[in-house]
Amino acid sequence: MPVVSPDFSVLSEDFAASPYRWFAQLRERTPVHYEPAIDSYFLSRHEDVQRVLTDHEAFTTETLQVRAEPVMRGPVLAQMTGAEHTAKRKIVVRSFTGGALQHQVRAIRSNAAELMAPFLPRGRMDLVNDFGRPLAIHVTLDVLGLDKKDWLQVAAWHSGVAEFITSMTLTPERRRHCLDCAERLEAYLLPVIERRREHPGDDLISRLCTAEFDGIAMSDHDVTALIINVLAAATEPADKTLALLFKHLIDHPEQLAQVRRNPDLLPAAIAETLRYTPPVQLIPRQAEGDAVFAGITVPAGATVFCMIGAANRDPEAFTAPDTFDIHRPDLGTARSFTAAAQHLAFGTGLHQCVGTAFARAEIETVAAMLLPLLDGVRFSPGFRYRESGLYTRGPVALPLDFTPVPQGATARE
Ligand code: 2IO
Repeated sequence: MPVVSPDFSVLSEDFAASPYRWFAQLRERTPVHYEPAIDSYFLSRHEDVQRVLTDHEAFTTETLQVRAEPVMRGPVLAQMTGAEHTAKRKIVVRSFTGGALQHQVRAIRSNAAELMAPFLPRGRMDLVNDFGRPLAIHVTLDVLGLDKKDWLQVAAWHSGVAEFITSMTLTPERRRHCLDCAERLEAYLLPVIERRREHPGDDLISRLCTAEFDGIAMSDHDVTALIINVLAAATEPADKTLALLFKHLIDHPEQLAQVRRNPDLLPAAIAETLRYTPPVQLIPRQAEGDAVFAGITVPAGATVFCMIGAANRDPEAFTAPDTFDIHRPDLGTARSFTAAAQHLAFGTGLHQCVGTAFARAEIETVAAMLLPLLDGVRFSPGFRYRESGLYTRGPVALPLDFTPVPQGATARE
């Protein structure tokens, strides 16, 4: 076990290489870890993280003005409060639940079938780079009703936007690059928004353009920001979650066999993956006034980062937290994708992820398709597992070998 010394930094290479090795000490010894280089406080206890995310008066989302708004080109949902937040959140939630979700699941299936097809006869596929990343973008473009022929371009702009949001330190050059991506993306979206206002279709952009709740409607600025918000939120964590699910199942063959035999266990396997290795590791907030945690004062105005990975492995919240166990009784799978979730992978409180049901449906649908196809699935020979990312985190690659599937043997959607 490494020791958290006074000069320990979450910005260090040691931490980046393997944050999970440090979480126990952070929770026990420095539950409020101050990081001078970025003047921010890192909270690692489940109880403290939960408090920050649910006490909306004491901890605001104002920090998103600098972390997100420059690349979102306007305010995102999480920045809003009161009646405006309630109304606009309803518009977005409606697009990710019920009938709209059913429709999206069909699109997820056909995108997945198309993107996995070339790799099946080869018996080898990198679940992150060959499949997960392209899939995440394709699915998001379908949800938004954007042209999939532009997917590589949109993916490149998305990378710049995501880099801006998830970087702890950005050089002026990288900052310029990220802002440039966002400006180009905005310029690409504005004419689309204009057309959808005149000729609305069945897609999320059209809904955003036309929906109204209690007399509150979306401006072009709102729509742009929400499109970029959805683009980032639906794309960035998706390939990571899928790859992490397969990584953990392959590492635990008996649980993989159980899920194969009984796909009804998939929601539990996904929820446990989200607890054990949440793809979004940090959620920022701003302290409205002085706040005390474990006897340590966080001053008014300070930026506070909730460490979701650390909170999800707090022994005060979960028994044997460092064990991956899809049967753990304290996960409460039924509520794992609701506001009552005990794991904090979707955040909690008023701003809890609006895409929760969508995320579950996406990963569940794709995993249910892959599992019967990837017979004898294992890591490719010579593969060394590596994760990257401090804010969002996932496998750099996940090359898998499996029994080749003869061409045409899979049911196409
Ligand atoms: C810009 C990290 C991609 C969200 C933010 C306000 C986005 C917001 C999140 C997640 C994932 C991102 N925050 N989804 O943490 O919408």
